Amino acid sequence: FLPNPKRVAIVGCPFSGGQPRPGVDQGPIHLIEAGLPRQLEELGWEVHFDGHHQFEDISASIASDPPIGKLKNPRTVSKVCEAVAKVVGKHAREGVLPLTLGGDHSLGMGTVSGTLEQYPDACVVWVDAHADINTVETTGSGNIHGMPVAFLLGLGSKIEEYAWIKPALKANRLVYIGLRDVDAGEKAILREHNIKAFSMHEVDKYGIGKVVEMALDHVNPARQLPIHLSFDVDSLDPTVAPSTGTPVRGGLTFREGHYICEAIYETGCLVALDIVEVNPSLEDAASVKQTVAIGCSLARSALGETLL
Ligand code: Z70
Ligand code: MN
Ligand code: MN
Ligand code: MN
Repeated sequence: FLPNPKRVAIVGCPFSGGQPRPGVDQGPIHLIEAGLPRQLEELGWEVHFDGHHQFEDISASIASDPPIGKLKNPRTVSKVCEAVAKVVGKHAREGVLPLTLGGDHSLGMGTVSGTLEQYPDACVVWVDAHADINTVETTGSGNIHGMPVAFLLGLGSKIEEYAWIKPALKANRLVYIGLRDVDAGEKAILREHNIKAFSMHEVDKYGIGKVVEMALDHVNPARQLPIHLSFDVDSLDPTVAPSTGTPVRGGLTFREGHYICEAIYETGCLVALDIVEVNPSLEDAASVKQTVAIGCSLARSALGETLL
């Protein structure tokens, strides 16, 4: 599925409305300024990037966007994600691999929707400390970045503002790696729908090589289905990627995170990539630099950078 010639379109999404901490909207700007486009060119990719996505006035939208039930900024998040789905879908249709830079992980609703439009049988590898699978009923925080997977699966009661999302993702085409902060309601959903998840417990037990192999065996046994990799940098240990909104100790090492990306590239099945939740306003300058650099190197690994 890898485009030939290798063409990637960077979709910069300066958006933070899916969670409460300002600054994550600056993530894509920092990733670009750190030189990501040129780094990908040096890997042999033709890189398309014509500026960050310009959403309609987000602050104005949020100012007139009262909660729906518990959901915060619901109309704004929906509008932004619908726009992202269109852009990602268009790139995928044109045979260009979309690399979405977040922004918070609510964007995953848009990116995965865009991918599934072009590749209905794609599987999703969701690398995260969190399961992001709360429904309208189970969410405690009302932060929509904790909910995108539920919308993609069509779980929970329907709200009109999200009717554009086709519940196109099947539970058996989804797999998680890195989980360690999963709400009780989310655990019940994972169990009820038999969703495969490799938490940090399994990473410790089997090692990352075996975990990625088992994860792919589950969603993509013959390694012939397209893969959407949605990588939340909070899957990494906070010592590795400190500048993120909800760091959780006990995460993936630098190498484990990169290994996941390298192994997925090696399948030749990658069709879309998200790097989300880099927040350059959190922690000190050295931490920001380190987290931004890791966002870039994860993207390079997923797009074919090798150690030798
Ligand atoms: C919690 C919630 C979450 C990211 C936090 C946390 C979700 N389960 N996701 N940080 N990236 O609010 O639903
Ligand atoms: Mn800045
Ligand atoms: Mn997430
Ligand atoms: Mn997370």
